[in-house]
Amino acid sequence: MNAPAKTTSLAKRDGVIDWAALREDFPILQETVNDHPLVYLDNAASSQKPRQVIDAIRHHYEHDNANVHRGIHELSNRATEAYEGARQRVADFINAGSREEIIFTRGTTEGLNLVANSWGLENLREGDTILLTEMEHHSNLVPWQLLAQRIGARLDFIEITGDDGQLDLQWLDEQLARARLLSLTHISNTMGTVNPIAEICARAREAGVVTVMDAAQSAGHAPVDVQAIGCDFLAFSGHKTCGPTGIGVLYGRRELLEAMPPYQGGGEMISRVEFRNVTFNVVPHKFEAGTPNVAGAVGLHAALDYLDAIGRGAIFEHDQRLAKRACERLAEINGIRLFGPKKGRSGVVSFVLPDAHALDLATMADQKGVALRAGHHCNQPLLAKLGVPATARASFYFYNTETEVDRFIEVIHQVRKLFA
Ligand code: 7TS
Repeated sequence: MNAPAKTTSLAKRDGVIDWAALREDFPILQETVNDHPLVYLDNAASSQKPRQVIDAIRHHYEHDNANVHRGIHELSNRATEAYEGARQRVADFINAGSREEIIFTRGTTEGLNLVANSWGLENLREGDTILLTEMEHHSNLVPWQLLAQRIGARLDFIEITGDDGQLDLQWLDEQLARARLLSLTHISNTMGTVNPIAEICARAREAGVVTVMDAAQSAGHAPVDVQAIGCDFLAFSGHKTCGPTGIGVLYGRRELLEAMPPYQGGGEMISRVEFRNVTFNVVPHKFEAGTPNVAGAVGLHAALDYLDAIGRGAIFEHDQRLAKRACERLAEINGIRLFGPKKGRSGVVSFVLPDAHALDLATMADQKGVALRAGHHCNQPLLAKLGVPATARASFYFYNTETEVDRFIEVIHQVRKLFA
């Protein structure tokens, strides 16, 4: 059975992308919320899914569904082909050297836990230093805390410079000289900072420090090329890149993956099992115990096709254009605290109003159909450093429009009037 057509509603006028036309691909964007048209500005938490992804998953279950790598029957072969085809698609998406360097996970969180528990437990010892940054999501902090507590390793942090959310890199070489591993985010999910990841990884490599890149906020929003960046590991989530929930990716350099012990035991990850002995399968299967999320991989494949048809360079520029418009309008509010860099930021905008609590703002915005996020965004230590319990956050994606930015600003002014 042929897979469904994966064309987008991509249209260009004079070479310029008609962004509003792409909204046609997203059924959920037609929803009304509390009698208002939905304005979905919580893309840093999860993106919406185009029809092409929903159709691909449906097609898989209606025509190709079976377990993978096991059967000698037609459906199992189709499912295996689809699953391994998705692995190759992911390798191409981030320019990995080969498909063997791609491990399917449940998401970014599982990928980071895998590196901590496999590479970390095998290679780090008491007294070793794990270097992180102050802007890490809890998913890139807690796994390292657990590991450090278990083996007696130390944690060190690259600090941020203040509300502008830049990394203070003046001590980087000294910090790297003391560290064995550096794990950091490409883009901050709270401040929208885009870290100079290639430069940092190059300096880490010179110092012999292994690098882990959290690409949860970048893989679907900006060009990401693991060979150009030079990271050793990279993790991202399908659900933030127009794909389904429950599927994610861990990239690892092949020689590192081959030397690492398995993360979980079970089917698929073995080559031979006796009552008291086991030999493991080759990479990447060594790290994929149990029946994998085949439909998730199929959906992710369609999502990556969709994003690459648009182009991540263009998506990044669109995100930035909307964020700039939002920041300029927000900056007009007396007493507002806006977080993140003035220039070169992503489509994530966090702020604290002088007169309305972030949670009240998000609740009242929801009454008007505008989906924002309020809280600590799984960045509690960062917010403690900034001295705020919560921020309100708008995060944009390519299907958001200038009109939606203006609607978001209008709603903020309405809420402030109510509080005045
Ligand atoms: N790393 C970063 C930078 C993130 O932003 C997130 C999720 C994760 C890791 C974890 O991803 P998961 O798919 O494994 O859960 N960030 C957010 C957020 O900002 N709001 O909700 C989830």
